[in-house]
This record gives sequence, structure tokens and C-alpha cells, in this order.
Amino acid sequence: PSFDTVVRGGTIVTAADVYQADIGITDGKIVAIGRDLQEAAKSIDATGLLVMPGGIDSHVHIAQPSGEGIVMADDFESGTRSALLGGNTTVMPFCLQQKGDTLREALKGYHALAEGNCFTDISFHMIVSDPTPHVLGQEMPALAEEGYTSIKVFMTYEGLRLRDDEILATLDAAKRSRQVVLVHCENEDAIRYLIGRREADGDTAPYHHATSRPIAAEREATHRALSLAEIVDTPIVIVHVSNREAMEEISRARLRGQKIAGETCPQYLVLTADDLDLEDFEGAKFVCSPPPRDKESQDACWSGLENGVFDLYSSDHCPFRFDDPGGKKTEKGMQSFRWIPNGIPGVATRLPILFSEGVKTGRIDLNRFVALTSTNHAKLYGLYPQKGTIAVGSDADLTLWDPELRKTITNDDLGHGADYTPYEGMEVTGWPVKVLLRGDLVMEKGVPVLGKGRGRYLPRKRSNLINGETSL
Ligand code: DUC
Ligand code: ZN
Ligand code: ZN
Ligand code: ZN
Repeated sequence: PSFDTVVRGGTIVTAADVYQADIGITDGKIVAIGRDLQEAAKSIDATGLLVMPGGIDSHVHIAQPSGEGIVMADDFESGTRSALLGGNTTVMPFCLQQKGDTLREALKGYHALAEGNCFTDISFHMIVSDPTPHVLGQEMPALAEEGYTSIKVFMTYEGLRLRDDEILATLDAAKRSRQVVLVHCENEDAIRYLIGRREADGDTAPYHHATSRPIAAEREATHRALSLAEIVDTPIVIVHVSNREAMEEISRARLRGQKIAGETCPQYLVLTADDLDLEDFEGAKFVCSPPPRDKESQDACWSGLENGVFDLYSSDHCPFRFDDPGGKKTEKGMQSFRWIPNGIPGVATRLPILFSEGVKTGRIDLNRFVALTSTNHAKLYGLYPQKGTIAVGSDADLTLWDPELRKTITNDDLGHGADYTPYEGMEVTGWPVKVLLRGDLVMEKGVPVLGKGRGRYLPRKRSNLINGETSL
């Protein structure tokens, strides 16, 4: 036979096109796209299904140290299994540099955790928490050459946040090593002040996580990050944008000619701060940063997906168990929201939520769906066109999607290590039914069909934004 596998009869969707064709796969790569491809060792029937590039979730947290006594609910096995069940073939977790450690030490630890355990391909963004001269001058340029072409900095979280002079130095180092920088934008000092006020007033319930991290704290930090990037003259990514005012900062920076990318997440489209107000500590299930806002902010984020303020739609999957003293229900967390670990699971539900609430409602078309969930991630983070599209020469990472399948989201189906999903009971239309990773059928009907360990680590090229393009 001339192909190892042919995917037959489906409707191919890329960021540019929608058309009917078969896909011929050999040695894990797409080698032919055409009508009625013949001769294959194996045929996969895609009749009635959309065939899309596998989802790329470029913002997930897996096995990240999160404070004393706190355990993240996913390791690389469960985190990438959940990603796979949700139609993803590549995820990009963070590799956290702990203060006092080198980036190399951090990487050694994460690679050891990931090796042999992944259901999807993976690649790491480096979180720089300790920008020493060695990190900035030696490690960043060396690692960039080895394929670690993105780094992340935080403006919030004690122990993680960088001050403005440190951010400037890190941006400058990234510019010299040609790495793109992701920035978590919230004003730490303002949040510390508000947390203190809430506790002084006895307002310690999970809901006050949201009132102590207001839009102004996000908007101000977004403006500051963009200004610092303008001063250094280097591209940045504003991650997990939750509201209109931060979006306006992104739009204004673009008008000034800055090269930037904007990202939003499912929680800002379908959750609100009211979810944090549930009784019996249930609100803790929705504690993440920035917090979900209100209906008006949801509408703004939807418009940003439609009109191009956002290039990326990621999960910010950051799972903690609810009914577990190592998760949301720590003894201290029950006393004050300050101690509740920040983050919610979402890697499995990212695609279905956008498809159901975005494509099915007519807010975005199929091409935009693929751009936001796959193609733009590959372009921004140096994986395109190996990943993120359906083209001859690309990896045969394919998600076969049933656009009519109706599902009620329930935690049991999601494959992650968390004991809840914030989207429990949500009705969606559209769900991934088969996934191919480099030509192998790895998921069918909600079950991984090959074991863990098929996922590979991906070194990356430079970002399109670094390579001179003004937008993705
Ligand atoms: N926000 C979260 O909710 N979790 C992970 C880290 C972050 O910035
Ligand atoms: Zn050195
Ligand atoms: Zn963040
Ligand atoms: Zn995050």
C-alpha cells in the first residue's frame, strides 16, 4: 500500500479552508490530501466528521509546585490524558524555576517527570522567577538555541512576581536571545492591600478572591507590561485576559505598532464571579486568577475572539482537587480565601466549550475555531507548520470532531486528576470522537487506545512574532 493510513470521507477544516478530502499518512506525516485516495494499510472513517488539526493548548500547568502542603491534581500522565480526551495533540506546560535554582535544574526535573508518561506531545515554557545574571546572560540564550523559545514572567504571587526592573532586564535578555515572553498581568501590591482589607473586615469566603483581584489591578498591570515591552522593544503575550479594559490596553498597544499576542480562556467566557459565591465552600472550585468577572466582561471576551484582539484561546488548566486537604480544602484555605490554591481544570473542556458556545451560536466560524485552538498557538510558539495545520509535510495530528454530538459535561469523562469540573452539568454540542497523534489512532470515543508514552517532547523554532511578522 502507498500509505500507512488514510482518513477517509471527512470535512477538513484549517484556519483557512473547509473542504472534503481524504488524508494520506505515512511515517506519521501527512503525505497526500485528495479525493478517493487508494491503497492504505489502514483506513479511518471520518464520514460526517470534521477533521481538524489536533488542538494545541499552549497554557497548561502540570505538576507545578504550588505552595506548602498543596499538590497539583495532575501529573504528566493524567494531564495529557485529559488533554487527549478533549481533542488536543500538543500541550505546553510551564517549567517553573524555583528561586535559587537554575533554569537547567528546573528543566531536568520537569523532563524527568514527563519522560515516558505523556499521551500528547509536549513542550515547555520556562517561568523565570529568579532572573540572575547567569539566567539572563547564559541560560536564556543557550536554551533558546536548544528550542526553549518562550519564557513567562509573573507580576503577581509572592515568590514568583518580578519587580519592574527585573521585568525590564528579563525582557531585554529575551530580546537578545530572541525569545517571546508571556506575562501574567495583575498588580501584586494592590492585591496584597485588598486581601488585607478583606481579612480585616472578616470577608474571608472564596468570593473575596474575586473582590480582591479587581479589573483595575489587571488593567494597570497589562498597561505596565505593554509599556515595559515597548521600552525594550520586544514582543510579549498577554495571557488569560478577563475583561474589556485589559483588552483595550492590547488594542492601543497594537495601534502604537507593538508586536503582541492576546489570550483568553473558557472561564472568562462562561463563568462569572458569582460562581465563587456558592455555599459550603463550593465557590473555591472556581478560584483562579484573574477571577471570572461578569456578563459584560464575558461579552467583551467573546467579541475579542471574534474581532482579533485575541489570537489565542487556551485553558490555563491548573487543577487542584476540591475535597482534599492538599487541594482547595486546606485548613488554612477554609479560614481565608488567601490560601486557596489558584486554578481550575479545563484542558479537556476547552474545545467543546468554544465549539458549542462559539461556533454553534454563530459567533465564530470553523476557520476561526481552528486558528484560536491550534494554528495560532503553533505560529506564536515556533511549531508551525509541523503542528497546527493540515498540509502535506505536517505531522498527522488530527482531531475528528462530531459537530452534532450532544454531551452533558461531567467530571467522570474528563480523565484528569481533579475530583470536579467547574463546568459540571453544562450541555454542549460537538465533541472529539477520534484523535490521531503523528498518524497513530490514540483516542477513540473518550478512551485512549494506546498507552501513555506516545507523546514526545518538542523543541521549538522562534516565534513568528520574533521572526519579524507583525501578527500571527
Ligand atoms: N492562575 C491560575 O488560576 N492558576 C495558575 C496560575 C495563574 O496565574
Ligand atoms: Zn554561569
Ligand atoms: Zn497566569
Ligand atoms: Zn496559567
